[in-house]
Amino acid sequence: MGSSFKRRDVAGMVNPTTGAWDPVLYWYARAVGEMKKKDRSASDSWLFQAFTHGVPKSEGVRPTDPDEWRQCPHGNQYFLPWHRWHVYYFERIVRRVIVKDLGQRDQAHWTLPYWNYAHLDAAFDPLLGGAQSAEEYRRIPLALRQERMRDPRGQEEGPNPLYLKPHDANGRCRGAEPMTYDQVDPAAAMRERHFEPVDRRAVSGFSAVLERWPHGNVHTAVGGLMGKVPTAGQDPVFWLHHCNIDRLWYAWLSRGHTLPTGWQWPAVRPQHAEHEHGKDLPFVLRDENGGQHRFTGPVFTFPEDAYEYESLTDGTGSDAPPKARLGVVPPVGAVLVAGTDEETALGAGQLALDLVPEAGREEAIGSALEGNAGEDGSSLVLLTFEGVRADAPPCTNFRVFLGDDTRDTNPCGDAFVGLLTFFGAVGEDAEMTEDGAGLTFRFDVTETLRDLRGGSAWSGAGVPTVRIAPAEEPSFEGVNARFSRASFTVT
Ligand SMILES: [Cu+2]
Repeated sequence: MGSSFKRRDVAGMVNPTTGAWDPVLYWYARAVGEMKKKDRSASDSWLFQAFTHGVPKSEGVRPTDPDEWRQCPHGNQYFLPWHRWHVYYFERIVRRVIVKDLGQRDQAHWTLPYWNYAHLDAAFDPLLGGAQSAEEYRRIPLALRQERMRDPRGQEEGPNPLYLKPHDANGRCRGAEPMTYDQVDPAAAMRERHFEPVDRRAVSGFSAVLERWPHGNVHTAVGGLMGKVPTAGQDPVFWLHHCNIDRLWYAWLSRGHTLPTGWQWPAVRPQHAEHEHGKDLPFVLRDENGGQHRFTGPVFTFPEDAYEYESLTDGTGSDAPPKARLGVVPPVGAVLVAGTDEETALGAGQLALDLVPEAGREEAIGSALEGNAGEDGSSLVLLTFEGVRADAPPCTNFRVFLGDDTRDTNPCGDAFVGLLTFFGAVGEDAEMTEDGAGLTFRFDVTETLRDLRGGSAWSGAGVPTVRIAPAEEPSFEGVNARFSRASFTVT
């Protein structure tokens, strides 16, 4: 039995001949316009909903601000379930505004559309550079780029509440330029077998990988309001993005994966106290009638027939993720082989880093590769970046490669490790990260180096060169993207 609420792909919701918007988009725009008129103290106002996720520092803290603002959990186990509930209640609020405030009784089954940026054309082949296909899906959805609304008959209407200025720090980083495919490909998350880290290899698990890639990558690549946690919810595309992240979670579960059991919602939400009123507060969300729903009991309880997705297969990954795996938990007994403690700035050009080996460990990476990675007791080679952060949204994620073939910047090639992203560590956001220092990216590069050794990029002796290049041209002033430390360790 399916649900009578079906969430559909936003692609194709603008008629290419007439320019007409699908009623789903049209009534979303009208409802956003209506919600923007409401006072921020009303729980069905645009700002109340955006502020429930995060509040920019520039807003200050007013005594009348509700306790339930600034809730969004990032970097922990509540990321996916909390955002599922938040999107769900937001959708119900929008539906009520459409049906009641705007009087559209025929929209009683209205649902949020999802932004299916990783859709693949049938002809797609990442190894043949097919990443150039399906560009339209990787653009900000058309209706959100148009300055005026179009009704379902194709008539032009007033200013479009879904529109934000392109190339503007308070709008978005991009106009119609598509994001590169590697930034939006969920393949690295979809191949994870567990929801959370479970073994000594300290591989992150589905939730943590998905949160960075594509979730954080898309936030960073859209930039502007979306580039920072406290403002992200104010971009109408935020809700379409999180709808897709939620869909990817369902897609992963539909492939036989399971969720941890026994997890409970916390009585006090983590990471909150110093950023709010100093009170101990639980997670709580408002429904369409303003009723408060406090989160208690099992974390993964969710009404099964609340909604369904048009597709759980389309745009769910290329099946060609890089060999390197992302891990967040430091593995036990990792030994430093080489590192740099100098802060390293990331900019428009490619950067080649030769990490200085520790005395006597010059060949430790080569020796580690002689082991049998993948089986317990084997050696791993890890490449770690700490203190990854920026002062303003960089509007691009940065690709990491290994080896000294500087011409090889192919994100589908053997030298590609993964991406550094910044969402959650931009300006004041960085305070929310561990030690307030920025994000940590720990890549298991054992298999990547096994493939490279003996080739032109790395002989297999000494410490391989680390290369970092932006996936797209960085933009905006005062970005100052950087990391504080990079290192190779072996276990
Ligand atoms: Cu997000």
